[in-house]
Amino acid sequence: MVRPLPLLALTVSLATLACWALTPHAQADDRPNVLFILADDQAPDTIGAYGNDVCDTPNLDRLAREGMLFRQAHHQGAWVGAVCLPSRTMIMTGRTVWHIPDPRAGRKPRPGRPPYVSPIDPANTVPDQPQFTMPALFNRAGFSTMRTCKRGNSYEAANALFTVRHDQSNYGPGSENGSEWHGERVLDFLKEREASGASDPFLVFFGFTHPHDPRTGPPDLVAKYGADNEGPAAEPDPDAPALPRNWLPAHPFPHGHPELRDEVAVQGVMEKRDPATVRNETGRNYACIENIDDEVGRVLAQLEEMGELDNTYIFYTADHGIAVGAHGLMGKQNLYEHSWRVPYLVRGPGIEPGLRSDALIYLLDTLPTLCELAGIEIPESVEGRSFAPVLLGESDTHREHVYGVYAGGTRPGMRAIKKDNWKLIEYDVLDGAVRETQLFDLEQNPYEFLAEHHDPEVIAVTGHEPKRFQRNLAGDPAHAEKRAEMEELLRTEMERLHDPFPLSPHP
Ligand SMILES: [Ca+2]
Repeated sequence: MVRPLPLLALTVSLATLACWALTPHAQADDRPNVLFILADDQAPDTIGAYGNDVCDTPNLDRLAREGMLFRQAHHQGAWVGAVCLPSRTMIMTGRTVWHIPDPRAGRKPRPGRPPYVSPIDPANTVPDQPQFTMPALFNRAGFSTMRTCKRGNSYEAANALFTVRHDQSNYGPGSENGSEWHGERVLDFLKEREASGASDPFLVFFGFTHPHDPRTGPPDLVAKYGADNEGPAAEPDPDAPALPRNWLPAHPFPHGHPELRDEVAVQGVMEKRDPATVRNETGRNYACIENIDDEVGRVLAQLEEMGELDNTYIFYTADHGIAVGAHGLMGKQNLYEHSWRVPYLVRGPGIEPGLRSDALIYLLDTLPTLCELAGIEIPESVEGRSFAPVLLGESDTHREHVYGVYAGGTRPGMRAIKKDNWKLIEYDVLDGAVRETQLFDLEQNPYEFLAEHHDPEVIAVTGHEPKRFQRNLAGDPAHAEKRAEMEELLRTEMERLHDPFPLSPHP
């Protein structure tokens, strides 16, 4: 479905006609540009506009002030430890998590290893249809397409289709090995367009390698946030950011992915969750995020100087969130809010400034949304739904509920469902040794406090005492009906999405 947009309708003015008649090769094209910015591993609450008053993000805050901020944006999950891979493939294809191509399927097994069995049923996917991915659709519509991003953990067949392409994994702090390098690539692209007088619209995929660990931020920013790239001192630096209020010294039960890199091998952290380590890592995280914000600011300034800012849809999001100490976890391989949700900001033509939306959206809704905003027909392979009506103030809601999965460790793994203010997470891991259920009223308990957060020893460390009712409600007879309703909804959604690993009945 392609809906004409009032501000973007192709208007053929007399001046345009005259120009076209005189110089047929320089036909004016008023279609909007797209700047899609993707951070790697960033939780929403690291941004000023989402309520963080420590991490300085003036340019992201500007996008929020001049555009729309989504409080309920989610990725749909992963069936592999590298959560990036399915998430980025969903962004490129607009397909759901069990319907995307698995790049590892059909690969020769490594010597001495059993053959890889893909969890994806080939009957449900479209492995050979890169022609329906983001760059292909925009190329065909006459946009100039450009991408800069980290290497790997994404859908290579799509990445290969950007006309201009740069890949470099920049986990460092400098101009050649950090976020600045990606910013420079975008500035080069825009300046070349400016110099050549290009008039076709563009799609820029502006990806960062940070704030993914190792969070080696620029030394001045790392120092600003009381952190040290070499690792924490024995005692927390007084200038380091506070612990997350839902910090725990350990997760209350095994999450089901033994030896998971993010939980045991992050540089400077390993298996430590003590306050000095977590606060140091939070400081490094903020340094990397402010560094990204600086680069976003440089690109915004360039668009402004070129007169393109107000005719460009700017999206800012991340492939998934991350725990960094919350719930005793470091990684993104869980379905708590810090890891399941992503930041999502959109500024552009027809979007009222300063709006906040609670519409439930997925990252996989991005591609159809971009298509609708750019006047491109949405291909049938796309399962996501455009939320352009929300952006343009025509609707307040988008989805009734959202589903999330982590099945990259022992399976079935974790599943979540969210509807209104209610959220259910189920764990079925380690051959049935762990079967746990969590039910949260997110309106009353947005940080998903558990019984362990009420431990006086934990409160003494975080300085935050949860309210009595802020806990997991799954075992509470008063909420048995709600739990049953959410369990039923989860199972229905698992079936609809062809989730191949049914959960066992939970105690
Ligand atoms: Ca990632």
